[in-house]
Amino acid sequence: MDNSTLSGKLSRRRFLSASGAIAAAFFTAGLWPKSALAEAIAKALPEFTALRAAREGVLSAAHWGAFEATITDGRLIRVKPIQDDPAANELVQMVPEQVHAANRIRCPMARKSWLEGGPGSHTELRGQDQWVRLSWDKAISLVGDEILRIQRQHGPQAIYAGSYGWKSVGLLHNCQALLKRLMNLAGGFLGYTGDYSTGAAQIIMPHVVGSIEVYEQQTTWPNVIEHSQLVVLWGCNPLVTLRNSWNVPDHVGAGGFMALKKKGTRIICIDPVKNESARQLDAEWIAPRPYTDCALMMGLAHTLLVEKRHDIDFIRDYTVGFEPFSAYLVGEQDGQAKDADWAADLCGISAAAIRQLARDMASQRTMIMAGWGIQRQHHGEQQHWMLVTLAAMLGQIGLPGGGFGFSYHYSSGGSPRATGGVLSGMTAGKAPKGAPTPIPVARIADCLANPGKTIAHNGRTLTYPDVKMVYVAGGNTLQQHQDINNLIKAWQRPETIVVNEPYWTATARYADIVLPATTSYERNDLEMGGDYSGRYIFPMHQCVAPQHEARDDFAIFSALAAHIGHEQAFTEGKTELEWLEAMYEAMRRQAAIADVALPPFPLFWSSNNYVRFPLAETDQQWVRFADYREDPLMNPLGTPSGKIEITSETIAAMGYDDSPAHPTWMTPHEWYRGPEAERFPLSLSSGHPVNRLHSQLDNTSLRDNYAVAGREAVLINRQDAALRGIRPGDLVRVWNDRGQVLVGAVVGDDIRPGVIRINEGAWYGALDAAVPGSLCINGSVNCLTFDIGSSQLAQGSCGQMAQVQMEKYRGETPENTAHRSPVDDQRL
Ligand SMILES: Nc1nc2c(c(=O)[nH]1)N[C@H]1C(S)=C(S)[C@@H](COP(=O)(O)OP(=O)(O)OC[C@H]3O[C@@H](n4cnc5c(=O)[nH]c(N)nc54)[C@H](O)[C@@H]3O)O[C@H]1N2
Ligand SMILES: Nc1nc2c(c(=O)[nH]1)N[C@H]1C(S)=C(S)[C@@H](COP(=O)(O)OP(=O)(O)OC[C@H]3O[C@@H](n4cnc5c(=O)[nH]c(N)nc54)[C@H](O)[C@@H]3O)O[C@H]1N2
Ligand SMILES: [Mo]
Repeated sequence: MDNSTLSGKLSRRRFLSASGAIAAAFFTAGLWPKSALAEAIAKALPEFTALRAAREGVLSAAHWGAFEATITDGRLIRVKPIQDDPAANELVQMVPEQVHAANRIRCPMARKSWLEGGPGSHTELRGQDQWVRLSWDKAISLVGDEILRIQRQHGPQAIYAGSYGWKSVGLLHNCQALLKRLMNLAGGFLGYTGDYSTGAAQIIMPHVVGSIEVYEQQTTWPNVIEHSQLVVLWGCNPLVTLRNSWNVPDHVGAGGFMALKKKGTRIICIDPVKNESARQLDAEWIAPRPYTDCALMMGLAHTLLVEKRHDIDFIRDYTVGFEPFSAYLVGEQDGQAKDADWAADLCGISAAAIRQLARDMASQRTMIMAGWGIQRQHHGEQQHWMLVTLAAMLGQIGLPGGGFGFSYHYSSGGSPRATGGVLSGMTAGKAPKGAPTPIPVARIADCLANPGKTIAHNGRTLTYPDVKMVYVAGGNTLQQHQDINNLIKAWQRPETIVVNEPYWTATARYADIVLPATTSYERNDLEMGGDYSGRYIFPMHQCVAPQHEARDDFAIFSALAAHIGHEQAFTEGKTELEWLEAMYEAMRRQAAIADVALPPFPLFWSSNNYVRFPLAETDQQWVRFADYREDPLMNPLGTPSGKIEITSETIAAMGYDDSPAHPTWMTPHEWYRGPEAERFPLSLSSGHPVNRLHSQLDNTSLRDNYAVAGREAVLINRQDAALRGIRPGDLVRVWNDRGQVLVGAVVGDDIRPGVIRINEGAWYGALDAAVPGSLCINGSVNCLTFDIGSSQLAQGSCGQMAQVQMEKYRGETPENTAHRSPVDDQRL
């Protein structure tokens, strides 16, 4: 044990002996002002918290950071990011607007035809029908009775309660877990597997490296900063995507990237868009044609192979199945070498540049950091498989600062792990026997529209059940899913759709019953900070009372549980604060085992402060796959061979024509060379938005930072704009055979010609909801994307791609009503 670890241990021990003093302080807690109490804790336990008690206001947290809220006359008027946040951004400033948004759903409501005609009545009127106000009692009994009816008449597979989405942070008021908990008590439900984020990569990676990779800890930042000489951002825009986290962000990743820049580490960004990160990091920009990355990677691999720059020892000792792959690379079977010239022709990067990049990668300590846009595509599995193969050929996997990382851009992968306890939250409870087999998440529209249809998925076959009821809480289906017009058609099949939502999102508008949910700032909760570091425990103190008639999801689902006779099992007889105390105390016991003393819950809760766990020196230099490299026999990977599988017998045995045995270039469903390109010559790229989390915050004033002509922006290359007479600020119509959107033009050189960029997440709003395929007046990109699975293997989402055409919009300018309440709230 080195000195630093030892002293870390000693000082952590000291907390333990200090905890007696804390207990004494606790008894006088009621008499002390909060800041004084926190100071007392700070003195007694010097490393226990960030030690800056919230002086301004109430401490709470969100996907965009922890903050102190100022409340005046029952209104949340201002927030200040906590001092510990190294890279707070403007998203957090929108918290007051979230609470007091004009388009909050104010009371429970039902769609008129559903209420009058019963379940299944005029489902084609979803999105257009009138709304009728309900009392909470009436709403709970309608929804509760409907759950019972569907269970009795059709069984659990007829209720889709997957409810995918980003909800809000908070481990107790986790609306998705609560929904599932209710449905498990009611007899079961149809759920989902996978996610929209990494649908393709998370299925292929276990076959290749034995873990999903996309959510695994990465070689830590201090190690990367010290050792990496070349960092390749492959379809990766970290300075944007690190603004949010699934838990509360520690924002460590942004600092890591800035440190690389400061050190002068060479950074190359491979992306059809010169994205925000490339610009802020002064990275070199390589702009391939979209959806052709697999070919580009093969050009690199071929160069390594023929120039004998690949690491033969690493391939021999740590991988299986290189030979069939290299035979494919040189074109033994098909007569086509996948060399740099072949790749150049497909991806539009010169062969010389491809060869040079291969040499540069091989001659320096190279870390390939890939984002997920490249796998949110048709055949998206191949990209990440091919990246691992490329990294294996470079032979730096498991070395400091080398190899690949698929989560540096997400929730601060690579943020060193702290020592402490982990909070576990509300659970879905036990699934009843014979619970339905879940569907791949991005097949939802296909499932709703085609009961009885059979699909392949990762070696199994699956038959879609006949879904009669959909329940959404904490997701925005009509924003997340591809081909919205197709979804809206499929959405007409279920008899009943219930949505818990704070706002009148498109999903809420297309429901039969909406139940107004509180925002996380209207209730008490707990959340971890730092998805990978586990470094913080944040109290989420209620800032303001529930707005209008909104109720917490916990209260809504408890009431439904009571209605169907399972209240005790649902709540376990505990109140909100009792749940929080139990969660905290379980975490505190773990922390104690790790030698970190924490105060008891009442003291923690009343101190208005948060926990920051200590970091040990050894945590800072963790290297992914180092143990495997050190001893592959003792530390095998979780693959059938225990090694990196460049050829997978398992995948080969599935026999899918769209998922061959080794990484393979296959033409995408739509691309610039397909027959569709004649009418739709532009390749769409749909990244994640800078100033939103998907659709969240689109109804705030941050919109003013990015909306153009009042709509979502479209980034257009100067040449493509000139060709169509489009000028900056113009309204533009973008369309294909699936749909059309109205967007505002941003014209420039930060995008490859032939490519346009519209970010996901603009709220869907039809010009005329009665007309299928009507123009979306706010620019929701999913009106344009297609809805097929990435392959039979993963069935992931292909949200990142589509061929489209555009023109300067010359029609009458429609008002943008996408963020407006569909009811006259003044008359309620
Ligand atoms: N074309 C295209 N489509 C994409 C993507 C893409 O790149 N391109 N990305 C995909 C990806 S990776 C993802 S993760 C999805 C994201 O899709 P979603 O997760 O559906 O997007 P959000 O906008 O975060 O939706 C969360 C919803 O939950 C609501 N909510 C928040 N807190 C609460 C709460 O406490 N209770 C209740 N009841 N509701 C709450 C919010 O108001 C919001 O409407 O989109 C996917 N869609
Ligand atoms: N600010 C903000 N942060 C977020 C989110 C958000 O909505 N807003 N969402 C969160 C979630 S749920 C997720 S899943 C992650 C998403 O993380 P990612 O999936 O990595 O993010 P994207 O923006 O979809 O894609 C990253 C980059 O890939 C590029 N790209 C797209 N197609 C291609 C291609 O064919 N070739 C190449 N070389 N590059 C391509 C895009 O131009 C983009 O710059 O972000 C998380 N963080
Ligand atoms: Mo995601």
